[in-house]
Amino acid sequence: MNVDVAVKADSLIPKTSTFAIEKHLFEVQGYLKIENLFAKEFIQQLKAAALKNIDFDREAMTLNHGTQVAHRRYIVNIPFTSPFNDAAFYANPTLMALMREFLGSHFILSSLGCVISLPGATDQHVHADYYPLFEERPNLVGIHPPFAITVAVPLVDIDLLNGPTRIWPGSHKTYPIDQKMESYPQHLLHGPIGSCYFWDYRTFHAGGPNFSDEIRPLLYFSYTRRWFKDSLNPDRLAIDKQEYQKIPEEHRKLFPPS
Ligand SMILES: O=C(O)CCC(=O)C(=O)O
Repeated sequence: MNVDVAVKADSLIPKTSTFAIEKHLFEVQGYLKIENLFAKEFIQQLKAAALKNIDFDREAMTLNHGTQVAHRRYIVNIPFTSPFNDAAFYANPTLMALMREFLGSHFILSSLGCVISLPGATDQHVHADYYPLFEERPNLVGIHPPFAITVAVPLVDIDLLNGPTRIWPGSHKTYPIDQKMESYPQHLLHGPIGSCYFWDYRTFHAGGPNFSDEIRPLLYFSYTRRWFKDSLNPDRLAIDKQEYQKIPEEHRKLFPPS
């Protein structure tokens, strides 16, 4: 099954929309894709900055930066400086309005990084981004609302060839991982520059293979409820004083002191 249920950003009206359809889809599936969310030129700037110091050694099939997390797949930390320190990136009005619906009004920005799959990267293992909040009570997993959401932003046009993210609809309501998960219907998340997709931290997913000859950079960041501390990710967002001063007053609540 691979029914594409992308929402068009221009069909969302942040101030007045009730987001009824988006809320329903996210609640049922555990993920959502939005097309045309960001200006393409802006994403090109983010891409240039994210890849500035990255050297891809084709012979050795390695990157000079980041942590290898799976076969030919790296996570690279991104410093929170320009051009990422821009409200157009971290406080997109449509995303903000959706996050308020899903996470309540006190969410924060808590990570920033880039997953780079190299040519020949194979399927990543299926995983969720965090344990259940109350691991000893797995029956609670499917009942409470999300505590954290990962947002993924393609830095190149992502398609079935260079590496969609495989995701299992409804799996945010299950725990532990079902050994048969691979055989269950999955959706392939991908999209051109300007699109974005996001998933509940509980939703099972996996980076797909990269059959192309080029690296596939996927920028990601997360919004979490303010009380949640993601102790698993190596890329917790750090913002220094100078960068904090550049944050407009209205967005400072996204960056509480740690
Ligand atoms: O590469 C992707 O599409 C997703 C990667 C991912 O989920 C991870 O590295 O945890």
